[in-house]
Amino acid sequence: MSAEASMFQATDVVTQLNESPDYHASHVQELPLPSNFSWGTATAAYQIEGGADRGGKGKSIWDTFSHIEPSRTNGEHADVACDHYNRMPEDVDLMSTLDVDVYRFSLSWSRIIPLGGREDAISEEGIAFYDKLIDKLLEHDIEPVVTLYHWDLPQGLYDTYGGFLNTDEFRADFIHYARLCFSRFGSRVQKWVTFNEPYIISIFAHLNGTLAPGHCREQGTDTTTEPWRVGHTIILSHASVVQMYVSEFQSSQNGSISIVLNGHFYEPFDSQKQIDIDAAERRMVFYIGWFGDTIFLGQDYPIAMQEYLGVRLPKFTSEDLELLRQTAQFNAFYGMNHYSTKYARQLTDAPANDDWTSNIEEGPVNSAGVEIGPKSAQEWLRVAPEGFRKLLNWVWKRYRRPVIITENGCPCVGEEDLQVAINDTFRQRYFGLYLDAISRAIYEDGVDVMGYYAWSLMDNYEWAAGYGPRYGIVHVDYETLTRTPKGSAWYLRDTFKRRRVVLS
Ligand code: GBH
Repeated sequence: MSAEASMFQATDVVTQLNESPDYHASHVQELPLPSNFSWGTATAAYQIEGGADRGGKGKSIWDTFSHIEPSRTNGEHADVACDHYNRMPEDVDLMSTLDVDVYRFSLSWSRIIPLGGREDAISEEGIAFYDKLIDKLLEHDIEPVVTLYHWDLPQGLYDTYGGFLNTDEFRADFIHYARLCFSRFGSRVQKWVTFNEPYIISIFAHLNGTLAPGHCREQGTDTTTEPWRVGHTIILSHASVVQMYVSEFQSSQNGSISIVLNGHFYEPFDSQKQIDIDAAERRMVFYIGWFGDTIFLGQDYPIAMQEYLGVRLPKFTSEDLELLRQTAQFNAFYGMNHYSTKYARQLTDAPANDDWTSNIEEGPVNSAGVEIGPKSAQEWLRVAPEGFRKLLNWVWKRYRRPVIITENGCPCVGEEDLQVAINDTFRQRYFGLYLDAISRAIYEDGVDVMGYYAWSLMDNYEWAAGYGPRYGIVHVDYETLTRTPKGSAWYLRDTFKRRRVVLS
């Protein structure tokens, strides 16, 4: 441990966590973070707002999916969710109590343009909701970080042309929507995110079918090509919006813009086997490089993807490549959503014809039977802070862009019980360890990390898992809609007080 870090006394909560029998990983050390490091909380519109048909809001593909296919969303929808639409002032006050610097939220496109398209009417009532939210945040000195698209495509655009499957139509409508948002909110917003997690939109919504609109092999959609078309649409729409923001708004509004990419870190299933070592690296190239190389490096798709996917992968025209090349530098930060690490194993049998991994299997246990880390309330989410540190290094080395952790967190078992939620030591320890990993990445590895936004401000609608897993640092009672901060909310408030220092 570095000399600076020894200044940090273990607090009672940290001591308790380390003594807890639930844990067998390393200890929380509360290593230092830069004094200007910012912390915040994150949410997404469909997961918290409710008010599904209030203020003239149009339907999104999630309104449709959760009602027509309840078996795919744990039988639940988000018509009311946390009722943030009506309780927004209370929620901002709560964040203020927690001393957050930043609030990352998303705009519901169909609240602003009910049918979504560039010829469609806009809803002033919808715009007014976000105006009030932004003003209220600024009154409390909380910086709004705004995501334009967090998975809730206007149903109208899906009905008319299939949404992301029609690159030209989607791109034109997205540019129109983004321009409206910049012109209405941009004087008060300094950080914009175009898309949340393009990998998930492509693979989980257009191949595995777990997320809306639920395209998958069983439904007869073309899973060999659709996800790659969707990714193509996202990359080009993103680049066009960056170009438009820079040329029309940036000089007067002084903000910055980028995208949020998610991704696990991958370790080789058998660290003695070269094919597994290569598989772990290639898995990250297919997951993150797909969007990272095109957007942050302004290049064509990674060669490994072009070779493996062949004609399944759309081709960029020379104008497309020129746009990517010109806009790459304007992506001011790398928005990273990260939760966990997995093992990658190279398979040798022939893969399915819609394989998207280059024939790699991923899982939580390696060839020696060692688990990657303790389980959270979701099977895939294991506590693995070393992988996080390695991913920060991987991304920094490849893209050389300041990193913001735009989401990180976990659900604990049994948290519907308020007493369990308030005593969420598992989550507090997870946060503590992941923040230590950031400190090491900054001070020992030289990675530029600017901030950390916990997922999530409050328990909310966890997509296909409905109201099961609770990621909030604030507990929500879905019957009374009462909010109660969990131990981790106070832990984050206090740990950022203690950790942020000026190191000489
Ligand atoms: C984020 O997605 C979302 O941005 C946010 O809305 C969500 O609430 C939060 O995470 C918590 O889930 O096949 O092993 O990868 C994270 C993307 C997609 C990662 C589904 C986990 C399923 C298991 N997630 N995925 S796995």
